[in-house]
Formats: sequence, C-alpha cells, structure tokens
Amino acid sequence: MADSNPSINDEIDVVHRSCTLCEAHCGVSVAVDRVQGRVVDVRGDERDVMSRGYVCPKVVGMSALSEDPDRLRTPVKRVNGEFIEIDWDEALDLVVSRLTQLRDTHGPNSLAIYLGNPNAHDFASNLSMPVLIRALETRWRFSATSVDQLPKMLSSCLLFGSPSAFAVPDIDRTDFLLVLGANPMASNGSIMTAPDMPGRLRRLRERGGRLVVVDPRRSETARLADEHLSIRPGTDALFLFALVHVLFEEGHVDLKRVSEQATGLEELRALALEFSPEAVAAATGIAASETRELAREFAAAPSAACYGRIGTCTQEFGTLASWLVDVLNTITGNLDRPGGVMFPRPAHAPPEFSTRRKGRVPYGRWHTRVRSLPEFGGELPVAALAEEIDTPGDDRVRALLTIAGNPVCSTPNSDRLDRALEGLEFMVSVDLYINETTRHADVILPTSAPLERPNYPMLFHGLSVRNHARWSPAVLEPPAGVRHLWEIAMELAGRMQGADAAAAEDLLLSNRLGVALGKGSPHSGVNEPQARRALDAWQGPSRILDLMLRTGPYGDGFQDGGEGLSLQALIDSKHGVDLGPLEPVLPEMLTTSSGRVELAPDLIVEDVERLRARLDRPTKGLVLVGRRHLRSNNSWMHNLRALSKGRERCILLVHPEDADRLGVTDGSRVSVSSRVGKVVAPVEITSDVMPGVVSLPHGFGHDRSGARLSVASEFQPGVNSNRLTDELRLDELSGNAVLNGIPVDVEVLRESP
Ligand SMILES: Nc1nc2c(c(=O)[nH]1)N[C@H]1C(S)=C(S)[C@@H](COP(=O)(O)OP(=O)(O)OC[C@H]3O[C@@H](n4cnc5c(=O)[nH]c(N)nc54)[C@H](O)[C@@H]3O)O[C@H]1N2
Ligand SMILES: Nc1nc2c(c(=O)[nH]1)N[C@H]1C(S)=C(S)[C@@H](COP(=O)(O)OP(=O)(O)OC[C@H]3O[C@@H](n4cnc5c(=O)[nH]c(N)nc54)[C@H](O)[C@@H]3O)O[C@H]1N2
Ligand code: SF4
Ligand SMILES: [Mo]
Repeated sequence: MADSNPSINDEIDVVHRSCTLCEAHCGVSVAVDRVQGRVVDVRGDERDVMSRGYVCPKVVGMSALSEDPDRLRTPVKRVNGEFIEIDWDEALDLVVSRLTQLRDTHGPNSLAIYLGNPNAHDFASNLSMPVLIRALETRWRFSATSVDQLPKMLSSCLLFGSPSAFAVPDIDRTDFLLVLGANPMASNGSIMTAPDMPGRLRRLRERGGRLVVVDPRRSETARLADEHLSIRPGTDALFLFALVHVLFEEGHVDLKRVSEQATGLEELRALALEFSPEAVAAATGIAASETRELAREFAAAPSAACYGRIGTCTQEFGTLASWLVDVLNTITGNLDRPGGVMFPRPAHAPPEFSTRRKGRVPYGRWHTRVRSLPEFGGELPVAALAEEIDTPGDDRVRALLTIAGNPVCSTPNSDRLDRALEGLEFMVSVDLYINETTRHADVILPTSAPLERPNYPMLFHGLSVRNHARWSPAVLEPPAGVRHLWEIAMELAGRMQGADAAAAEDLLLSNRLGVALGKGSPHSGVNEPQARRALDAWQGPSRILDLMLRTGPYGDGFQDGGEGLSLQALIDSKHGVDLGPLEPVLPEMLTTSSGRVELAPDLIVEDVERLRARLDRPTKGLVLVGRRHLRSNNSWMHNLRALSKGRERCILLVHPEDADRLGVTDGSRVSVSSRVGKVVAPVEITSDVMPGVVSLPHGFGHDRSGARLSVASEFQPGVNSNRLTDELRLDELSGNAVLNGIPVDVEVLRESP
C-alpha cells in the first residue's frame, strides 16, 4: 500500500490516524474502498511519530467492529423481554421523559451514571460527559476508574496536587525499569502511552538497561526481564516499604537534594522503620536478601523508574502501593529527571500548570448511602453500585445510565449487580452491543464505532512517554441509524435542562472560552468574538479542541500565520506532531499546598496502620489474580471472529504443587468458589504462577441469555471472574475494588458416574 499517497487508485483512499483500542494509540494507515464504503486494509503507519509502524494483532478490531453483524445499528427498546427497533425521536423522548419523571419524583440522586473504559479513548466523551453529568444533577456517578487506577489518582493528588498528575516512566531513556503488577507485553502499557512495548523493552536491554518484574505470575513481561520476583498478591506496599527502609538505612537517600523537592522526608523515614525486608519477607514471599540487593541496584542505577499498574492498584493496599511507587522514585532522585519518571506536557493542556487551585484534594465531600464510601474526584466507588440499587430506601438509585461500559462483566460480585439491574425502574445504555449489562436496559442508544468518528487521544497524550499530538480523521460514515456520542450527550444534556443540544454546546464553548482567554491567562489579550469566529471553522468537539490547542503550551494563540499548533496544523500533519522528549516541569506543575512534593500526607500516614495489621495476618489458602491476553480487551472484543478464534483462553492457571494437593490434572475442570460466587473453569498446570496463587482472566462469561454476542458465546464464552471478586473487599482508603488476591477454594469436579 502506497504510504504517503492519499489515493492509491480511484476507489481506494488511505487515511492515517490512530488505533483507539488500547492506551498505546498506535498510528495506523487505513485503506478504504470509497465505492463500497468499507475498509480493505489496516496496518501500522510507518511514519507515525510515536509508533513507527508498530501495531498488535488487535488492530484488526478497528474495522471488524464497524462490520460486526451483531452490532446495534438502530435504537432499541425492551418490550416483554424482547428488543424491538425504534427511531431516534421515540428513543430520546422516552429516555428524557423517564429520567425527568424519576428525578422530579425522587430527586436527582435517584439517577446514577456509569462510564466505561472506552470513554477514555474518545475525546468527544472527555469533553461532553461533564456536560451531561451536570445536567443530570446527580452525585451518583460511577465509572471503571474505581476498578482500575483510582488509587493511583488519589496518591498522585496527595503527592503532586492533582489526580491527573501521573509520573510516567521515561522508558526510552531509563537504565533500570522496575515493574510491579503490570504486564505491558500483553496490555501494551497503561498510564504509560508507549506503542511498541516489545521494541522499547528490547532497546532498554540492548543499551545495557535492566528490567526487573515483580508479579505473582511469570508473565510475558517477566519472561523478558533480567529478573522476576514472585510476590504474594496484595503485599506490594510491604515490599516497597522494605525497599524504602533499605534506602534510608544504607544511606542511599540524598536528604539535602530530596528535601529541596519534597516535604515529609523525616516522617517517611520513621514510617518505613518497622517495614524492614526481614519483617515483611514472610508476607511477601520475597527473601530479605533479594529485597536489599534490589534496593541497592535501583539506587545505584544512573537513572531508574519504578512503575506499578493494575496489580498494584486493584488490591487491598492500592493507594499505599501506588504512593510508594512514586516515593521510591522521588527519594532516589528519579522524579522529574530524564530516565526516571516524568510528567508529560500535552498540547491541549492549559498553558500554565500552576493556574490550577492549589492544595485541593477532592476526597470525601460526599459518601455512598449504604456503606458510606467516600467520593473522590466527583465519583463514587462502583463496588457500591449494586447495593445502592438493591437496598431499600426512599433515596435509593432507581435509574441507571451506562455509557460504553459493561459493569456486569467488569465489577466485583457481578451476580449481585446482574440481579440489581433487574430491579431498576429505568435503565438506558449507550453501546455498540446487547451484552451482559445492556441486556437489562429499557432503551439502548447505538453509537458510532471508532473508525466512524474523528479522535484526538486527549487523556493519553497526558500519559505519553514522549510529548506529541495526533489527529485521527474519521474513515467511514457511521451507519444511518447510529449517532455520535457527542450528539447523544448534548441532546440529553440540553433536554434534561429544559433546553436543546445547541444550548448545551453553546454553554460549554462559552465556559471554555472564559477559562482559556480569561483573567490570568496568557491569552487574555485575545479578542473573544474574533476567537469565536475562528473556531466556527469547526463543529462539535473539534471546535473545543481547536480552542484548547491554540491556547495550549504549543499553541498559536490565535495569531494569524503564527507558528504554533492549531487543529488545522494538526490535521495537516498526517502522521502526528512530535513535541520532543519529556522535560522537567517541577516545581511549576505542582499544585500541592506546600508547592512541593508531599511525601507524607495525613490520609496516607493514617492508612499505614491498616498495612501494619497485614504483617500479623498468616498467609494461608489460595488466592485468585487476573491476567490479560494480547488478543482481547476487557469484556468487549470477544465477538470479533478474527480475534476470538483459536484455543480457549479463559483458563485457570494452577501451580503444580497446588495441583498435586488438590488432585487436579491438566485440562480437568474445577469449581472455583469465593465468599460471593462460584464458577467452573478448565485448568492448566504451570509453574508460571507461584504456589498459593491461581490466575483467571476477566472479561468473559458470554453465555448469558438475552445478550446478542453470537461469536463470543460460541467461541470464547468463558466464565466471568468477577462472579468471584467480592464487592466488600476494597482498598479502603480510595474505595477501589480489590480484584487481585481474592481468597478462593478450588475443587475438582468429579465426572458423574
Ligand atoms: N477481575 C477483574 N475485573 C476487571 C479488571 C481486572 O483486571 N480484573 N480490569 C478492570 C479495568 S482496568 C477496567 S478499565 C474495567 C472496564 O470496565 P468497563 O468499561 O465497564 O468494561 P469493558 O469491558 O471495557 O466494556 C466496554 C463497553 O463499551 C462498549 N463499547 C466499546 N466501544 C464503544 C464505543 O465506541 N462506543 C460505545 N458507546 N460503546 C462502546 C462495549 O460494547 C462494552 O459494553 O474492567 C475492570 N474489571
Ligand atoms: N490486550 C489487552 N490490552 C489491554 C487490556 C486488555 O484487556 N487486553 N486492558 C486495558 C486496560 S483497561 C488496562 S487498565 C490495562 C492494564 O494494564 P496492565 O496493568 O499491564 O494489566 P495486566 O496485564 O492485567 O497486568 C497486571 C499484572 O499484575 C499481576 N498481579 C496481580 N496481582 C498482583 C499483586 O498483588 N502484585 C503484583 N505485583 N502483581 C500482581 C498479574 O499477575 C498481571 O501480570 O491494559 C489495557 N490494555
Ligand atoms: S497496541 Fe494494538 S490495540 Fe493497542 S493501539 Fe496499538 S494496535 Fe491498537
Ligand atoms: Mo482499565
């Protein structure tokens, strides 16, 4: 396929954009037959500024999603358990009238909203969801955040002042990468946008760098590493504290230098005293000598980055572990320096980080009704969603709006949520499929698939290992019966406020203009009516993006013929704009009240008590952890034939010692049970998992009646591992669900005689 030539013959156009299926956001070149209106080829864009041609096997999903016969192509409503097609007017009227009626009768908190992971990958969602949420007026906001990175957001907020101040490993320059609870060889990286993980990790080793992986399973990433340490699930905070302990004890902390950057160093040293490598070894399963050796190597490396992800977040001490990851980076002088962990500066960011309000921790301003779990960043822990619906009371949740989410597959104690959704008075879902969750909806509104809409990876440019900007044009027309999420959100928001979509859009633009050009902004001299006229070249989310780019750190500031970025400039750069390696941004970007990194915030210090108690708890029984597969993505790509073919993937991994004790053989079927539920799965015996740990992937269980997932239910039905995870087990500080380290019993199923 000719690369730079936009048209390789009369019918075939090649469009360069990015894949939005995972956080890597690889550049792709999509060949589309304009006559037939279909994609004929998708491959890596060799000239993409970040990915240089790399793509993973999931990329075929980009076009397969648009073509999936099971995909919804028109709104549907549920009548006597069957979905019937309706038109958009009827669908929207029904949704607005039912939601308004419930809100008027029972108050706004009778409506709840759940946003799923694909929202993160769609800039139209990033910009429009706050508008919709404001219009609903509810405080009952949930999302996949609280089964994912919430602990990292809380610890980042406490350390650096903002929930979105993520310190990203400078993977291309580091001499030492210490990975805990992440498997970027399968996941392609998370909170670290870095396409081509295999290439980047290979180059790290080739330049003499070291890779150490701490994981209860010898994962695909651990296989590549110089060293793999098996850790007992849920004990990373103990292990990291032990590293910190050694660094202080052996004098590896440059006290003077670190205190210039950070507060709380003495308090931190005192906290770490009791967590010596010897004291934590029995709990973590890692020998004290190995911990000491690792601490010395990390400190001695010219540059080093510690990185933790799902395994360190979705566990009992998620916030403490996430905090300690950045503590380790900070006290070894690796925060905000090349080769350490650094903060990206995306093109759409406000020009001065420091214009944000300082010292504000949006935590615990309201709580859930039943368990009194704290709000963070405006939302509540999704582990509480089912009980907020099924626990009687005048102020219970009566209606739910899910947007690009599948909480029945993705959140703990799925069976309870599955039942609770049946008890709702009204449910509406915005989704591509009738799946385990949306089958409960009264109305489903179908949206465009990724190739049918333009995109700018707003969140992921803020997590990138290199500053860059990438525009993705739409490649296909959406089917006639579907709408873009932006249109749906604005329509619902406008109508819920007694106005219309245009009014909702206008308000958003005015607010954004006020911030971008208002008092204190470097662009306060820009004439607003003139800016508005310039922005009128665009519509919808693109108009807001243009404003953000032009007033961002690399923007043209609305200067005619100016050098800087604008949406048009980005569109013209078909393979992205490289904005250079990450650069130091401290202390300017810190928004803590002290203006420094706060190493010992009160909330964290108080939570250490809980960790202390863990030291006295004996380690016994089997615990369950999860895993990801390169060819799938959470719960929703199993319906694509190209990705689902091949051997069964939803398999329980069991260590040979445990298998012997349990009498389990390879391929036998076992029942796995926990406090909340039971599933049956086939077994693979492997010493990849450590003794005492079993591993089952999440995102399966596509055998539910009423869903329309013909390929998934036939080829990869599997079982839903969240029928085992327990909604009562939380990282108590953040309210994030514990999805790893679940106590389970495994029993062999005897063949019936
Ligand atoms: N046990 C266990 N559970 C986990 C995890 C784990 O590691 N272990 N991981 C957790 C994590 S990290 C996450 S992020 C969550 C994910 O939790 P969710 O976001 O709730 O689940 P997904 O499986 O990502 O479901 C995405 C939904 O969006 C729909 N969708 C996909 N693309 C689009 C689109 O373009 N438009 C619209 N409108 N809909 C779309 C899909 O059909 C699907 O219904 O799961 C969590 N659950
Ligand atoms: N192919 C594919 N890519 C994906 C996804 C997908 O489903 N499939 N999902 C996307 C999403 S939403 C996310 S959030 C990211 C997640 O990206 P990653 O964090 O890289 O996710 P995982 O591959 O689940 O890796 C988690 C690792 O943690 C280990 N682990 C479990 N418990 C513990 C523990 O207590 N301590 C330690 N140290 N390790 C533990 C597990 O064994 C596993 O190897 O991936 C994204 N990319
Ligand atoms: S790694 Fe695969 S799924 Fe992720 S963006 Fe790249 S091609 Fe898409
Ligand atoms: Mo996630």
